[in-house]
Amino acid sequence: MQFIDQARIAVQGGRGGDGIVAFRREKYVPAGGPSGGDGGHGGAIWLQADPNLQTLLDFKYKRLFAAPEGRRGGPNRSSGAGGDDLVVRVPCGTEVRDQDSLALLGDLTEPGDRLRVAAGGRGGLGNAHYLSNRNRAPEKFTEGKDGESRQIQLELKLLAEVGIIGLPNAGKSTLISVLSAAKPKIADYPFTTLVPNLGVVRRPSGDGTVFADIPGLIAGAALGAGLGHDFLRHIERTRLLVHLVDVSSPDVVADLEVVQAELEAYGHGLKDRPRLLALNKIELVDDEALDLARQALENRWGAEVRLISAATRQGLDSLLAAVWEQLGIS
Ligand SMILES: Nc1nc2c(ncn2[C@@H]2O[C@H](COP(=O)(O)OP(=O)(O)OP(=O)(O)O)[C@@H](O)[C@H]2O)c(=O)[nH]1
Ligand SMILES: [Mg+2]
Repeated sequence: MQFIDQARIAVQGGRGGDGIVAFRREKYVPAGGPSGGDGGHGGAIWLQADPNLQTLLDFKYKRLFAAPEGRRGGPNRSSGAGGDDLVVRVPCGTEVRDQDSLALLGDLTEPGDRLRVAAGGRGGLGNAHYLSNRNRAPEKFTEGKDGESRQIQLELKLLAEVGIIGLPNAGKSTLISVLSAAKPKIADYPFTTLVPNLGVVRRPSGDGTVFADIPGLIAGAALGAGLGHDFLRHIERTRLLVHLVDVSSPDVVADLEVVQAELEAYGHGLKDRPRLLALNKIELVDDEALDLARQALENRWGAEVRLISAATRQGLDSLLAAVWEQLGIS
């Protein structure tokens, strides 16, 4: 499913270096002419699309980008060094707007696409520029100009790669809340979640993958019962499902089957989507009950059933490891 990731950042081009006032002092040249050099340009700020980034997560932490200043001019008409441009990497598909006018400044879609978001300031002029017949020894110079400074808004339409599914109350929202910075409503009644919650979960590499927690599915969801149908549509484009079953339920196999039947009825290949099955709330039952539930579920499911507690965080590392493995991410 798609959602919008947004970030606001401030960008500031470097100030230009000042021009200077200097005069030539050379042997055998009694009155040397003006020789003050120009200041260097300030660095500009560019955004560049980078296919290795998937989210705007990094901009939650760093929000101000300033390019280096140009250097002052030197004697002997030497110009000051320009400030280096600063290149800020953004994910492919990032739209860039001016925050005040909301005007679209650019859309960075292809890897390597670049957009200048703040120009560096021009360097000032040294006094060598002001030599004239009337003034053989000008003292005039100009200061460097400030770089362009503005607030911009980045917007990325993201695709959730992982969908969390299960019956109402299985703990889906709790899971996304402990894995990501998402703060969904969590409560001990069915259909707490009315619209999908999205959270960005950090991968081992540091970048993020988007998880979606959808409202609970109940029997008939595919036909429109409860809230599920609308949201099954949203998980159609995920690459992996994490299916939670509440271990404290009276019949975990029946719980699995209800959701299974809804995925089958919905079609669109959802039932064949790679899926990790996990028993949640394992800290609520003793070892024996846990073993029974797991056995029963594995017999029906035919593959490994993972044991987790979103509340105590038990088993979450290994669940995530399995997620990364399934997605081919390390
Ligand atoms: N003891 C225990 N309680 C849990 C655990 N995970 C979730 N819960 C509780 O289970 C209840 C339901 O949790 P939610 O995260 O809202 O469940 P949900 O699957 O998102 O529910 P819906 O949005 O209604 O579909 C809440 O009271 C949670 O605190 C767990 O690992 N252990
Ligand atoms: Mg919920």
